[in-house]
Amino acid sequence: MSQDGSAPTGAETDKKDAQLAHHRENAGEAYLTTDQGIRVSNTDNSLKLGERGPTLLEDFHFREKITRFDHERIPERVVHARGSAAHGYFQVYESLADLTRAKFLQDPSRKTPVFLRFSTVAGSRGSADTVRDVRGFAVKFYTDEGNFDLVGNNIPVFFIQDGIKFPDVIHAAKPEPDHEMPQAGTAHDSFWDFASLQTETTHMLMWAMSDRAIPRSYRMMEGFGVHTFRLVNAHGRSRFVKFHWKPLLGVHSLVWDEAQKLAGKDSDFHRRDLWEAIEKGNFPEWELGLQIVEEEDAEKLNFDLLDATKLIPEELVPVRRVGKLTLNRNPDNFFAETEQVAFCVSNLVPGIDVTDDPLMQARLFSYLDTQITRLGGPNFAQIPINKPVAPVDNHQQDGFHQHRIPTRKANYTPNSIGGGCPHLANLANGGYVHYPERVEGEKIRKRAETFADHFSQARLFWVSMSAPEKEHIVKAFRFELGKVEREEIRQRMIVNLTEVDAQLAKLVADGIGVDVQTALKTVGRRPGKPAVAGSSTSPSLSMENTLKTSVKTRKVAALVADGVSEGELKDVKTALESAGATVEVIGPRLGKLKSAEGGAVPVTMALPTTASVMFDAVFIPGGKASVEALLKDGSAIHFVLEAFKHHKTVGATGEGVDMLRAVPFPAVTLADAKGGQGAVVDQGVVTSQGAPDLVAFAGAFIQALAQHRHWDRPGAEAVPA
Ligand code: HDD
Repeated sequence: MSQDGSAPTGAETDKKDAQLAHHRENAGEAYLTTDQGIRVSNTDNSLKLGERGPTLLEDFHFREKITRFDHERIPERVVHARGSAAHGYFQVYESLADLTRAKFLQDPSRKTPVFLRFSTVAGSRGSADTVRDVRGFAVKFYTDEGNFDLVGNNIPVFFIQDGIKFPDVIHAAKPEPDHEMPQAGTAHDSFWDFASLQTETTHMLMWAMSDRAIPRSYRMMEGFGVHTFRLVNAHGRSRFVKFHWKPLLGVHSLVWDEAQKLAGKDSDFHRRDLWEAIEKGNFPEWELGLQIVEEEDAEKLNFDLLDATKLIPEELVPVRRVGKLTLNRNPDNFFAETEQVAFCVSNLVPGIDVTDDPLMQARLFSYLDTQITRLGGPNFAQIPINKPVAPVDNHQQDGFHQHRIPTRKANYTPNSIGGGCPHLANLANGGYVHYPERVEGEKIRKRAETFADHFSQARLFWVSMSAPEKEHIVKAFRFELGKVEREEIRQRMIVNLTEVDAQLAKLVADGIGVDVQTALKTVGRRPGKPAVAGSSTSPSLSMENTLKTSVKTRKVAALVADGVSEGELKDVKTALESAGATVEVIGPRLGKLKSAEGGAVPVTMALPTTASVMFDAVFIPGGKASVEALLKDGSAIHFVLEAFKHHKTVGATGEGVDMLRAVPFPAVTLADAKGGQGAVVDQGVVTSQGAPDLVAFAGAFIQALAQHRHWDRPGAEAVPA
């Protein structure tokens, strides 16, 4: 039994699955019927008066089929419309009873079922995955005490401090109201107009312009609960907490040029990546992290914990890793599960409580409210994916789509007719009792003085970045603001950036036709005082310091043609696959190629159907004829150059190295044709020529691939791909 004695340990992970099983349908061999169960004899022709005559109103099958089709769509989410989700489970490492009375955080043998939906924010349901945007990271825990929803993002802070501004920031970010452009991106006037006027956005803008906003994969993103929550233990002791999700594969990003190209080449890039990883058994994992702040220590921080535009630097309050979430099952049906799942910030379990963060307070209202329109009424919690595994019993009744048939005679509290049922639960019986926080004050529409600093942490973020990360941020600002037509908006943004860092402001200004001094004069503001946060840094903010130890699930393209060296291809492929990477053999067409050794090499992807942007690295095995054929194919040359441009690992063995030598490949040291040097590695380009040393090559290639990207590659910019 688990600690609360309620359920057998370890069995919880199946509870949600077992519940969903009741709703799954696949009758196999069966007759086609109407919704009323009447067998249909013909579904290809409507019932007509004569072969060429009009369709008859009495054709109930025709009318039902068309009516159902007409009503297949529901409103998409007003934000986070584009998303992908998966099932899994969460397990705590050790009891957190000292911190919280939430049962699912107390029993290490308990596997709590979860459903996790990732999303972009601005785009509509059909928009591209790889746009520059914040990513949603929403987890529904089906605990024995009811559903707990942790509805977070992959960025630890938010654009605004008070939820009353949410419609404004979203209206500004979404496509403009007259022409509905641009789709899914913020590179337009209305967003930057708002952002430049609402300076509390500055910190989050720095994150949104960083590589965090173009993740390599959902599986390689951090997640954050953003707000300060409370954990309350059995003695009623409350502590402040920030929730983190740490991906075990590290935090990695795309390159902006790559992200833009992917939006066309594979607009489902992240969705496909998640789906395929789970189908292959490469289950994504995150550790749950907690930053705990004792109530009495909150005052000591130099910012307000209730301000969602601020984070707690990990160097100040370390993240304690307390458990692991694993995604191990794809949904059976996208609409039934991923589309109909309804997250609500107000779904809390005993032991987890909220704070007076005014952003959070608004969210506590908004989510439940939005589902009523989106899911067509108040009974959306009865939809299978939303249904708790904990028993539900109350006097809420009626409304559209009521599935339950209550048989109680008394539908009110208190009652004697129904034996007083259902009963109220006190603390000891697992009742949710709100933390009795003491508050007093006047009713007032005012932002707290402690929320007034809008720039210190934006600066902290900037100074904590590595040189390549800074360069990417500057380029992203130049791209986004470069698309802003109104000069005064660009000027205002530059003035705001002077408050973050003078060099940042200057670098961005130079790229968008703004002069910093003129901007300051026009806007009528003094130059910022960018020293606000001093020069202290927070290394944990930089993706440079993420895990770079594994090539698990990394995708490598092996470019081949007839005459490829089968031995080189096979040995390197085997080595990469044993390290956990995936290798696709990309040839000019599907089918089998003839190898240099006379064997048959199966092609897994045809070159015209793919592109380097879908891979983490490229490998060119030897084989004279193969390399000669590749050199005659512009798309093969482009493939290699583009991978280089995007700072990816490029490798070649034997005559494969000749390909790198023959194309306008930037100045990189390559192995020479005499061979015998093992493997040569320069700027993430790995080569071994002559009679290649395949063991040394594979080892060096794997090591280079684990680095994710080779930012220190001076020639990359010059590549025209
Ligand atoms: Fe929100 C959806 C995350 C502020 C109102 N939000 C939504 C989703 C995520 C977030 C991940 C998608 C859930 C899913 O996959 O179905 N939102 C956040 C975060 C915020 C935030 C991390 C700040 C810390 N949101 C926020 C505010 C409001 C909303 C301030 C309103 C006052 N959010 C909504 C919503 C959505 C939503 C309108 C749209 C669809 C839905 O709720 O279910 O209620």
